[in-house]
Amino acid sequence: MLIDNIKIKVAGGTGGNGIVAFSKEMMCSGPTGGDGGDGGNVVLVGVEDIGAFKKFRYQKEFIAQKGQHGKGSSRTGANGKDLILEVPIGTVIHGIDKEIVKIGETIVLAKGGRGGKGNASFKSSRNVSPKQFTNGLPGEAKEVVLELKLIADIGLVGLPNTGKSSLLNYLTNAKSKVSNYQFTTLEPHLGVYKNLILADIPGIIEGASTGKGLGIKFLRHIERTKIIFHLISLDSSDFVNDYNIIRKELESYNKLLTQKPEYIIATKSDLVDNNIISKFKNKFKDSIVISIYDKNEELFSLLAKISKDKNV
Ligand SMILES: Nc1nc2c(ncn2[C@@H]2O[C@H](COP(=O)(O)OP(=O)(O)OP(=O)(O)O)[C@@H](O)[C@H]2O)c(=O)[nH]1
Ligand SMILES: [Mg+2]
Repeated sequence: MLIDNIKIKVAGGTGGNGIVAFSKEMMCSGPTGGDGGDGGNVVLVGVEDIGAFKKFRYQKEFIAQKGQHGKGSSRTGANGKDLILEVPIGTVIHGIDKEIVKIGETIVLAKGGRGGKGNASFKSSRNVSPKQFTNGLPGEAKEVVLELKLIADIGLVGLPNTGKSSLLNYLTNAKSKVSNYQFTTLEPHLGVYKNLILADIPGIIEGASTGKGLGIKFLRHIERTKIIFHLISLDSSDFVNDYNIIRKELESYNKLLTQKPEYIIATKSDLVDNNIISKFKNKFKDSIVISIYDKNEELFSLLAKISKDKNV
């Protein structure tokens, strides 16, 4: 199961304490207690793996390393190491209202506490042998909800069994499960074609917005998709109805989904004769007809255009 919503507790490491020490040399007896090191931060970093939330299933609390206490000879304790948590790109961090959108992008989720001051730091002309020191401060602690909203260039939507996963696998190295029955795909899959990220989401049926089938919870992954490929199978008995069902569900979920650029892709052309293809083309003028067993030149030139536009 793809985990796409998780609550975790994080805390930066506590800062090390400053210490009290004095030089043992006869001629120079000043304070030499060093400062404590700062505690480590908890840092999120974006990675490509959309399954990266998996590790949060069993461990939900993360505390970064403490700073070391100060040392003699005015040496500062070492800073605590940052605790790095990998999250998939497209992770929205509720609670601090930020998101990770690029691979390698980092966000400090909880800062480590500052180290305390050793007595050497309190030395002044009026107080040449201070005994003061301060303790390190606790790190920032918070609870956040991480939600994955995939960021894809192209989202494949359509009724179940229309060939969404087949198309993803055909175009990319993805291995989304394909089968001749409804709801083969139970969670989103991503694939990469040139510079484009494609998202295959589970099939949508009439009433999905009210919870039928797998419901519409996966539609959130289309919210941040730039372009929609709407797949309709040519072996359907009513294309227009198929089309309208999906549009209606997209609209009930979020009107913005229906305002995204949409390309209509008629699938499985190898299964039907030219009459049916013409009928489809009449209904959907700018549609693209494909078969995973064919050359699909039109599809590739569309992808080339989208890919070029992305680079501009
Ligand atoms: N003949 C033919 N069959 C196809 C084509 N594309 C997909 N299929 C078949 O259609 C069936 C459904 O394909 P999937 O890719 O699993 O469909 P899906 O839209 O991902 O289905 P769900 O995940 O259930 O929503 C499989 O048996 C595929 O082999 C095609 O171009 N030609
Ligand atoms: Mg599928």
